[in-house]
Amino acid sequence: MAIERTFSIIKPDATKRNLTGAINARLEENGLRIVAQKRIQMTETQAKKFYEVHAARPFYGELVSFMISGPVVVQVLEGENAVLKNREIMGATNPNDAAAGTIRKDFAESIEANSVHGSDSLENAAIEIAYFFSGTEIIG
Ligand code: IDP
Ligand code: MG
Repeated sequence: MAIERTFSIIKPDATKRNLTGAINARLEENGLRIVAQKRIQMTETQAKKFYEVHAARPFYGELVSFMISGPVVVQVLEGENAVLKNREIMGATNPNDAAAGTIRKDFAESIEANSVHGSDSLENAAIEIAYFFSGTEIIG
């Protein structure tokens, strides 16, 4: 296993309910290190580009509106196998399908307002990290 970096977002449904600390505790308890973090208001342009891969899906417009409906916390997480490990800590996209003890099982409101984003591959992690952070903002 290798030390990897992955990109994470604490979504507006979670920041609204003051869950940033609770979610960060789950990440840290499971061995991931938060090596960069900032609270931002995403613009519509940013959100559209970030979720461009889903542009053809019927929920794309609503997803973009949701992601700009309040502040988000963007993060870089570092650790052994970080990409897959974060996906495990997050749980399935639909909280109804998420395993017990996962962030989405415990905190998500719906399949859309599901509290967190996590990169799905090492390649996408690098792209997503570079989209929100400069190299000097990441302190390993
Ligand atoms: P992921 O976040 O688990 O990787 P994706 O399939 O990449 O899931 O979808 C991106 C985001 O789009 C989800 O996290 C969720 O917020 C939203 N989403 C996915 N599927 C649906 C849906 O069927 N209805 C509404 N929103 C959805
Ligand atoms: Mg995804």
